[in-house]
Amino acid sequence: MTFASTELFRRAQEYMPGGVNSPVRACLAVGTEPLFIDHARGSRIYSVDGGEYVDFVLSWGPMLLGHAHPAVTAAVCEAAGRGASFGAPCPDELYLAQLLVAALPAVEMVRMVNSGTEAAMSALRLARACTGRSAFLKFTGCYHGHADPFLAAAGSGVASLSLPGTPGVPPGVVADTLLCAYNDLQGAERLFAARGRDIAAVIVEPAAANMGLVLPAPGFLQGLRALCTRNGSLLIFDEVITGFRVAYGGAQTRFGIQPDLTVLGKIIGGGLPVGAYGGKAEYMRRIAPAGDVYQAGTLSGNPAASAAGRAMLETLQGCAYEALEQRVEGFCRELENLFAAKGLPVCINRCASMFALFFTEGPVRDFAGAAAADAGRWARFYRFMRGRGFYLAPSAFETAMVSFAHTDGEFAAFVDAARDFAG
Ligand code: KE4
Repeated sequence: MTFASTELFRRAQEYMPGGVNSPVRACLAVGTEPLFIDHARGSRIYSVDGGEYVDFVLSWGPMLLGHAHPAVTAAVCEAAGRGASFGAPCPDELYLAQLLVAALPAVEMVRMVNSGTEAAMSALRLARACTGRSAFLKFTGCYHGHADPFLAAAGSGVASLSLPGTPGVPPGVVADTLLCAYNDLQGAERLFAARGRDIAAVIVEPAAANMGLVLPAPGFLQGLRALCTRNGSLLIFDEVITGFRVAYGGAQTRFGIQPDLTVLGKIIGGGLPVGAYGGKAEYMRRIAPAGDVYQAGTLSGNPAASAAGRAMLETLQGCAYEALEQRVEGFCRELENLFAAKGLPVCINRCASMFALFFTEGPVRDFAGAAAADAGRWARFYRFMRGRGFYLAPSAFETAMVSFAHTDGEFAAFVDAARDFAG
């Protein structure tokens, strides 16, 4: 017997905080309850209630090939049949590491972990060890996972639920977290002028996708690169979302900027739990057991997850990124035109195969701009579109993801439904 989402959610709340295993999924920011998903295939996701939806969440980014891609599914099944986990080196983790190093110009060595959070916290620990410094700079509205040092003015679920950023995190832990508005290069320069010699790293989403989508202004990333070089700090690109999405070689290829360390996740695991951090060998060799910076993980380099990531990246090598980007650009332009024709202020930021729709005149260049958008209208839009068979992120501080499986017909149907929403 299958239960409806509402019954499952009622029960789930008795066993898991908020009935979910990650806050933003609870749909609190959009005034409804979450769907429980039975299965997914290609661009579509199917609820236990029999609902069918065109999926623009894609598990928050990983499913760039679409759900249940045959190559990835076959790789996972084959690997699992040989044993789910060994706690010992296996060929696929090496092959995945080789694919990452081959694809990412700033990555000479890589360490596999199990989530983006673990990757970001480890990269920060490494940067602090390599520089002997403690302070680091992050940007308001950027999200680098839930490790203590990053929960100051974070994006994603922290922003969606208007949570005070750091309950349970001792003030001393975030005392070294310096904050600046995204795209505020002068603000970053002032922080470096005041504390340059204390700053171990700057960590940045090279396209910020956790406050909706906010793109780097011309010169912003280049400016951060120069600031870090000048002050002996490490530049960390958090490419958990942009990695293999904005280009096969990530944002560091798209924007032509080499960070010192790169944080990865999502796509590189093909939907299974994987994260990674990497960078110049001179830094990575500080990681135990090669060096003295400790970091470990029971399931790191897991054979099934590594096989999924390997199949994902090998398949992506044959995909037409440019063509998908052009299709998404056309889709976003049609949305802009329809809302303009209805006199509804909307700003749509897009980059490659992801976009964010803000109910505000715009432009949206930082978290303040994103927060000024009409979140109530977003919640109504979310509920309306879900009713019309489109599965969006349940928050105005997330980014819509498109896969190679999405069709032009699905884009057109989305535009039609959005036009009906606009009235
Ligand atoms: P995970 O620990 O969730 O694997 O990765 C953390 C992370 C790090 N860096 C960036 C740029 C990220 O976007 C994320 C996680 N992304 C959010 C959605 N935008 C995860 C969704 C959730 O928390 O449920």
